Amino acid sequence: MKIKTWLLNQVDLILFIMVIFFKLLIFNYSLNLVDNQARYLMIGCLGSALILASIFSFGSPISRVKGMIVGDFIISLILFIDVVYNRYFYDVTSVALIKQAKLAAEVKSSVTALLKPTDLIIFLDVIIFLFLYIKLKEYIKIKNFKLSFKAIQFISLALLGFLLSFNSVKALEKEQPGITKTMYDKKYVVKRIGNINFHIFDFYRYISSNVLKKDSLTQEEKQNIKSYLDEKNKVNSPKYYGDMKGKNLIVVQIEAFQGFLLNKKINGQEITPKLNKLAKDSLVFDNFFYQTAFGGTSDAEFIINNSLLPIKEGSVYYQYPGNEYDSLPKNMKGNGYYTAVLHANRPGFWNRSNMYKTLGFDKYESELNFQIDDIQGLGLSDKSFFKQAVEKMKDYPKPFYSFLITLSSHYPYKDSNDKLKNIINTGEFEGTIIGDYIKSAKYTDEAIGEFIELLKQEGLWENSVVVFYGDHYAIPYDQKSTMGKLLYNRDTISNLEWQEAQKVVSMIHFPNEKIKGNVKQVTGQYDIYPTIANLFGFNVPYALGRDVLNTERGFVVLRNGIWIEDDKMYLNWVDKVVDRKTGKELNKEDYTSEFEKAYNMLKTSDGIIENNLIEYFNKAEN
Ligand code: GP9
Ligand code: MN
Repeated sequence: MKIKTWLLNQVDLILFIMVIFFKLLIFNYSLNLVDNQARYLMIGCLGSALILASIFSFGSPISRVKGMIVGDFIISLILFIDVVYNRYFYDVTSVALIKQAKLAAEVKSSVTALLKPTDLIIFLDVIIFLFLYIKLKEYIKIKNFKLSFKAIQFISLALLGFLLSFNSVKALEKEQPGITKTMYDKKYVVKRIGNINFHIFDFYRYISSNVLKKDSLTQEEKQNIKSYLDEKNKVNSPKYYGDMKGKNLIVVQIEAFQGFLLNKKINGQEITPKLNKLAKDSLVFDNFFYQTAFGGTSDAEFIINNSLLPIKEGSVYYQYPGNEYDSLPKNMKGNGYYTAVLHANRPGFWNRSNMYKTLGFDKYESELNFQIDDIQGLGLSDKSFFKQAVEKMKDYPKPFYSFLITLSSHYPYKDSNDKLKNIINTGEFEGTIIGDYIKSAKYTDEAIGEFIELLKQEGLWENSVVVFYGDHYAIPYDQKSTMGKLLYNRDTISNLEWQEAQKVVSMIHFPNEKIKGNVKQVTGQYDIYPTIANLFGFNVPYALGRDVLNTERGFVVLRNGIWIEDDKMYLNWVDKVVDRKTGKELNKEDYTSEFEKAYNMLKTSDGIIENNLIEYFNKAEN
């Protein structure tokens, strides 16, 4: 057959390959997932386009055109979901998240607020092709090839596609060994091998670890984890051990409370005057980073109460509520405390009712236990929540550990009943996401002020250690230029500055202000539990964090592979180690031990959670 006839008969297939290829590339460009190694990305995208085309190359002329339109639609849908998801979570989706789609749909107002009409452009070509197909279908005169020819065509397309994709995967693995297995940086994977290859890979990983059964650890690997933890958590007559025994413990997780709020003035007014005042009498963590991943609020809750890290995809709360944990509430209970968790949302959200039982809380006060008498944002206002919480806490058996989770400062920071309109004038930021956020943060700060007053009135303040910290970021990456304006008065923000802005507020107030001052070392959410445990007089053998009051230097690892030390950090998305003071790039090769440390922490945390190792270790001990 002549090349020309062959080509003419393959116009649809060639068009399909080109459309998918360019679509994938445009996706990467729009999410800023392209760097000087773009050739691997191109190879990967072409590879996946060829693999997809091979599937349709088998059909009869009409059915293959139909199939390709459907195929284009499915690919577009995946890209669409990734674009929207990325806007909030700053990441791409993964199969394991399907289980959580129901949860995501529950935060409807934030989902709809994330959609932009321009997102529909992603489907433009599908609509055009569909239109052309309906109008022109009688004219489709593609030759129906012989089966043997189709088979050859299928095999060559699939083979070539596979080879190209494999090549990009290989290059990625060479550059970041283990990444396709741990998926610690999914966007980096997309950057190197393209979106579709990533999803195929992700699907394969999910099936192989969840359906074809996970590769459970060998006895030796389990022992290695145990030895690593024993070595890491051995204690040597620490300071402050048991000093807070008998005091109540009140931990307040504040929704999306970023660190830059503290002591920041806008238009001459403080955003968080109450917390600023409290900070003067508290132990304040100046360099405290959130470590949450896909589980958002639930990850923060998990890290604080277990000193472990979030899982690779999805949320621990949803996927591992059946495990045994050596949690903060369990240990407090073991020390004679009454334990309660308070959050005025539906009990099924984030699988909380299951997980709170597992973590060992005596009581879960959900929305069903509160009067929903005042709304702000997603639900009960923080002011009403705190008021009712103090009412409940004053009747709890003493001593108690209560864990409170706020809600009012949740994205998209909308005003309910003009509560926020005149709360603070944000000047040039009025009407922007950041402006709305500042207003809602000011509201939560006021609520915290009232909360402290109420605790004082009830005589709880001086008998309690009170911890405040933010759960995760508030401002998505697509707002980075406004963030630059807010923090540095310019429209740009460097990579380092952006990562430095990913701190959250964190402080502990002690009875009689026994311990106060500023912790300058880098700290993370996983350091809270070991620090508290020491103060209340018990050990945490499975913690990944450290007791901040008894160690000198910090090390914080994030789920995406970023690690932060007191003087330097690794920025995964630009693949650079930088000096935190000067911003200067350092030689990556000089920090292999830091990379190893970060990798070991993630591996240990995953090992424990995926294999329910705490139960295993506890059984082995008894
Ligand atoms: C829901 C609230 C929000 O109860 O905790 O969770 P988030 O969307 O921030 O993960
Ligand atoms: Mn949250």
